[in-house]
Amino acid sequence: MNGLSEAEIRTYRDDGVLFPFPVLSDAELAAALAVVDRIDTFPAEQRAGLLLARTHWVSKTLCDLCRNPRILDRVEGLIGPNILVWGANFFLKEPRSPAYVGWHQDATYWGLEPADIVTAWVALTPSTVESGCMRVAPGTHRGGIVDHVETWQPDNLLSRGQEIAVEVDQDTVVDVVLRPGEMSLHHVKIAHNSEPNRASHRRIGFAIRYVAAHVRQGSGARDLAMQVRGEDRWNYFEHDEGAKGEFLPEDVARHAEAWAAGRRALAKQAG
Ligand SMILES: O=C(O)CCC(=O)C(=O)O
Repeated sequence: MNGLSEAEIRTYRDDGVLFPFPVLSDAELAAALAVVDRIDTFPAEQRAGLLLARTHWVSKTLCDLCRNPRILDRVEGLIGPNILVWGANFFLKEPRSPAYVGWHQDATYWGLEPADIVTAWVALTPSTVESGCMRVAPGTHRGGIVDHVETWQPDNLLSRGQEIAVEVDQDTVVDVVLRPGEMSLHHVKIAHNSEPNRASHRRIGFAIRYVAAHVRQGSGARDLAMQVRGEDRWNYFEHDEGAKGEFLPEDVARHAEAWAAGRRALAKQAG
């Protein structure tokens, strides 16, 4: 078991973030990077979708990564033994590029309740202050969801370019610096952001959204999730098995369809 200590669990309850934990072997890291190389071969719009949403639908390597016991044992300490993956995607910033992530709380648009939801953010390349690592405001997960504005700013990697409408207290901010193969864990309500990549290498993270099986989608829509540990006697989510291979044509087609539908829905909201 690679579980968390009582002290680490207390820190997470207080701060809403824990790091760093080494979780990937060199071979696992190389396999995940090879998935990114493969995604790079797709046309731009499809590539963007494959990076940014439900990437585990197309790659068994990534499904295996979501099931990595060094990750799950720690996640279990935070949300209990019955665990589903609701989403998984890359956050990739090219070298010396303007891409950034505005201050936000993940829970704002996800519609999921209660907040027994944690993200494992796994670094595939050095995630440093220079390369635009994630930054968090510890303790903000204990308050409510604050107002967000939708900027639709194209360099903001979030779907609506959403940003928290009030100033985040910069004195409290912590840089989540990670080496390749290390992960951080963050609470669904913690305020976090990241700055542009000023380094000469790509900054790549794989973010896995773990939800406890008793979490439900409040928007009314039936939602999908992949069970990775324990049991699901709540049955709030339609079970999704994830990819059975690497970029199987039927998986890529299903992904493209879901991405296009999501883009259409967003375009309507953007007016
Ligand atoms: O990778 C980043 O810079 C931001 C990641 C993020 O917002 C998230 O994982 O929730």
